[in-house]
Amino acid sequence: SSRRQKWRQPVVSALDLGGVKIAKDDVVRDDPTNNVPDTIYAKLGLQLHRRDQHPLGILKNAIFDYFDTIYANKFDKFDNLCPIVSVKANFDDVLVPPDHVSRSYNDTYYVDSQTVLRCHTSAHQAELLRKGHTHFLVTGDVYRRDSIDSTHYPVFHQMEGVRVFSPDEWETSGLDGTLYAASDLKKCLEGLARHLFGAVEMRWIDTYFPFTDPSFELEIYFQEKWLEVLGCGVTEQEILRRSGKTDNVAWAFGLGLERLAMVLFDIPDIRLFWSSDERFTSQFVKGQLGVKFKPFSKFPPCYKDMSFWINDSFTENNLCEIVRGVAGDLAEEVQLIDNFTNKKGMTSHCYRIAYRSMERSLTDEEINELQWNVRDQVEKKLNVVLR
Ligand code: FA5
Ligand code: MG
Repeated sequence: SSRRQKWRQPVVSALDLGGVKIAKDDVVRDDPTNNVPDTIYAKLGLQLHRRDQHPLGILKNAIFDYFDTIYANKFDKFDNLCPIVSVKANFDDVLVPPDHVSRSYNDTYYVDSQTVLRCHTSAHQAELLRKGHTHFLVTGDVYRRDSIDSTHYPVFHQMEGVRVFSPDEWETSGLDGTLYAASDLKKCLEGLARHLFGAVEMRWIDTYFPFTDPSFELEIYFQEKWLEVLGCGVTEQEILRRSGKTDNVAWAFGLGLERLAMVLFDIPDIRLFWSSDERFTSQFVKGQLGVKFKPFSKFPPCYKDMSFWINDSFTENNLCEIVRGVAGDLAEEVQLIDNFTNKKGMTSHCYRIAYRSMERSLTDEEINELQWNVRDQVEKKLNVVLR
């Protein structure tokens, strides 16, 4: 059918870029194990991080410069690995437990039950370690079902870094391997932040990842808030053991490139990275880190509220998927503003949707039309009762 043609096309071109072959009929739109909407398929293969004039490409190259300088070109770089990966690579190989939420259809885009759009560049760690790489950077587009606001987008870009140490590297220091790697990792990333930003306010937060221990997040102060820009830690020994590196210790990190680029170039909203408006694209120059983005239009957002009785299967990510499906990049934020349970045990949610274009003013009619479509689809697809 024509419906099938429409979505399949971008998948095929993405496969040309990435090298992984998926037989044509492996992916069927009506397959209940596939939850990838057309709008997401359409982003496959765009590879914003490989455009030297795009803020993400400029940032990537600046990070490469830092690593080449302090590690004398020792890091191998990959920025063209296929974003369609196995469940094994995305989750099992980095020790994500079978019941971890990130595996759910609510959080991850599944192409079929064994294949996902990678939700992080960590999906490539194990394979590259098995191939014998000990210092590497992997940059790529990653995909997540997620909330809607100025710092979250369902497609974004990460850079993974991994460094493996051999025993002689830490033994001479008198520290144990884990402490040595953790302190080297923090020094490396603080140095990177200084290289990119000069003086900037930052802080380390202890956290949890299945693939590292200890694990940390780095936050940077931006637009009057702490913004999480990366996760990192000392690689779980089991991951190294499985790639035959029993005597080694390693660190790994995953940077959110949009978040760093927002701070670096003063970009206020993550949707702008996808803009082809010349008033955006023409502001950035290959190799130039010093550019500050000048907003070219400031239209006020328009807010619409919507209340409904939820059911057991309701999730905010499903709601956001509908809003994005209807409004695309005109949806700026979806926020829960009221939540109560009545005496009968029914729970009501009120969501506020902010509509705004980065490029032009929207008419009342246009916004009302979007909101009516959202209401209609929310009622039909989420089986909730509008109030
Ligand atoms: C990870 O993805 C880990 N794989 C990072 C890692 C790698 C940890 C190696 C340890 C070792 P997390 O889910 O926190 O972690 O995402 C990493 C970064 O991606 C975040 O800090 C944030 O900067 C960015 N990020 C996450 N979700 C989004 C989103 N929806 N939109 C834009 N950026 C996002
Ligand atoms: Mg995180």
